Amino acid sequence: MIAFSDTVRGTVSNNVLLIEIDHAPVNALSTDVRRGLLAAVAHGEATGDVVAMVVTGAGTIFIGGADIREFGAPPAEPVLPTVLAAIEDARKPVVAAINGAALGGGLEVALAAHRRIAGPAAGLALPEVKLGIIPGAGGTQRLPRLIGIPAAIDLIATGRMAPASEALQLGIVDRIESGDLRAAAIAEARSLVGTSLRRSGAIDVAPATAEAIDAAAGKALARARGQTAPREAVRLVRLSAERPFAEALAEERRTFLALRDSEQAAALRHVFFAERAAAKVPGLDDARPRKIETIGVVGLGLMGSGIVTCALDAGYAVIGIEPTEDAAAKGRERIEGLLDRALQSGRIDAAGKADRLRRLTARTEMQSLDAADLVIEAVFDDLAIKTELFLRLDGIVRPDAILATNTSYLDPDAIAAATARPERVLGLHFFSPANVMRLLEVVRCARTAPDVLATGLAVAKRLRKLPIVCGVTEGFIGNRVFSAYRREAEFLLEDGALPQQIDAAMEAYGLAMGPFAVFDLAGLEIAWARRKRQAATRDPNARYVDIADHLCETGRLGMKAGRGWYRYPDGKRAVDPEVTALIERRRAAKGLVTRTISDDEIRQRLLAAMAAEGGALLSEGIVARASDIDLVMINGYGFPAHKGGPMFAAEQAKGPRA
Ligand code: T1G
Repeated sequence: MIAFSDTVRGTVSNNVLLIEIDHAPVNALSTDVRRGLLAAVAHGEATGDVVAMVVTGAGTIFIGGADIREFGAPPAEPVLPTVLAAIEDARKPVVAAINGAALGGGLEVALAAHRRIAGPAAGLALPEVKLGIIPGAGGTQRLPRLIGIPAAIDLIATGRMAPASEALQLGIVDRIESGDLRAAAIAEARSLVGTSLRRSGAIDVAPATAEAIDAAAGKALARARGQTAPREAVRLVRLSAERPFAEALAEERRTFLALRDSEQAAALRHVFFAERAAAKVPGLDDARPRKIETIGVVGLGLMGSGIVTCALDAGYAVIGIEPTEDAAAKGRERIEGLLDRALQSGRIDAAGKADRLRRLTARTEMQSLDAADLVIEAVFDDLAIKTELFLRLDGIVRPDAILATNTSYLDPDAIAAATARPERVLGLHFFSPANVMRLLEVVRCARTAPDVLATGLAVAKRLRKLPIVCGVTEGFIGNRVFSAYRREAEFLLEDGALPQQIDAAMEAYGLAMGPFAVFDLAGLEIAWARRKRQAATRDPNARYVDIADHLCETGRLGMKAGRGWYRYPDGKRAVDPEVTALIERRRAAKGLVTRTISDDEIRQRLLAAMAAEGGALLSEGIVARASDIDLVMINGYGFPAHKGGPMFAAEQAKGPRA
């Protein structure tokens, strides 16, 4: 065994040098890995009894890409393009044995090799755009040469993963080996000795029609609003057909280095590490999750049916409960409808649908929940209804079963207090539609036991959700920050701005929809009812904007009602002069003097309001870290990930630290 560096070693088998990268946890291409790889290839080329080489990864990952932690500093030598040129230009055959995820620079290593063999579980992607960058070591030039421009645009501009089977069909990999991958790769490498090696960079780009290229670009960029990297990825892949390989490679590298230091890349790196950090919950080190196989869901309405569907997707057995046969049947229909949509989109097949329905029972007998390991309630958001329900559940489910509430605004401690075992109660706050939205606020109640919280997190992970732990406060993280956002937006109305100006300013910032458009989409009645509930206890000295109340009193309850802050002729959002007049009347009624407000002021005030509320959540200990708040607003409220979230944006706005 030869150690080429601390993380790269080689063994010779049958005159083939097997180069193994072993850099836990994901075999990222750190400086030491790059040095080791370059030394290994040089050794292979120079050693007489070595006739070929194989590159592979230790463990279950091939290479997880460049080492993102190194992005804060200028790239150290040897840079990846140098290593890949050595592989591609090698006189002796180099085969990539792709034993697992080949991501970013990891896939670029494989693309520089002369042949690629993948294990059946391998996944291949150039996800750089998700980090606000583009492939910086040949991905935008070698991939189109292997699979054509439209397919390369699809993969690079979206960053999506291609499973091994698709990678074979596209022509990224040459073969899938379900047996001994290393042995197969060594045999493959030997078979290439003395043959003319297929060097990706030397392959001509297959001609493609402008229509096909434009269609692929249009589709990939449709969901990349305000993001620079996907657009640059498309430009560079197009360039592969317009410029010689070396020239386009240099342009790719120049673009990569420029994007690497961009604000969007800094924001998306923040989000990447924020997601990893969110999984680390203080005080749970020794807590072991309980075994959950059967989940009960009480209430099969919009939220309940979504929760059931993602539980079925995750392989759980599910017992759905409604008080009447008719409601249970409707609930089952709703779930079948969601599964049919998944079938139509190709996300599941007919067998998958049948298997899910086999694991579902929709019933009226609450007693059947005695078989559940976890029960999640999704009934109407009313305290009396929920506490009465938990009292009943407490008497039905096993002592070790867990009870979870999906409440958005009620106090889960009050709900838990209705039971004899409040330590087994937590909040699992899903976002609508629950089978689509990734965000899940996992609420730690005052008495929630550590292993109950650990179980909530484990279930969330199995549901493929992004769990964010928070303490008990009205609206938890998301709705509390959103309420501050709403409050400031309404202050801006009184100060002189109009809904359409405020929305346009925030949409220009990168939100898919401005606040007032979102209020209309969600419906104005829930917030109105809460304001009325709070009227008696509201601080009379606190600034209160009554425009929304007056709007609701005129029946303007939002898009569903055909009018709210906007009117919706043919379903399209349109400015409503009556709303402008109402706003002016309310200002006049309060004797307010308005002024012209700039879009910058709108953005600055709304971002500051969210960050201030986030700061309060941190100081109250409701949330463990600022980046958790960013993840909630990005994954639950449409805050653009390429801005990093309101807390990150506020930090950036403070300018470079001394
Ligand atoms: N660099 C540094 N650290 C990384 C890393 C990376 N590329 N990938 C993961 N980690 C850390 C992560 O922070 C965590 O650390 C631990 O590894 C486990 O990760 C030139 C420039 C590979 C699918 O975008 O998608 O190549 O929290 O919890 O769920 O063109 O990690 O334990 O301290 O996510 O098993 C492109 C990013 C880079 C892939 C594994 N590559 N990684 O998922 O574990 S840009 C990526 C992932 C590039 C080139 C360009 C996933 C994974 P800690 P984890 P996992």
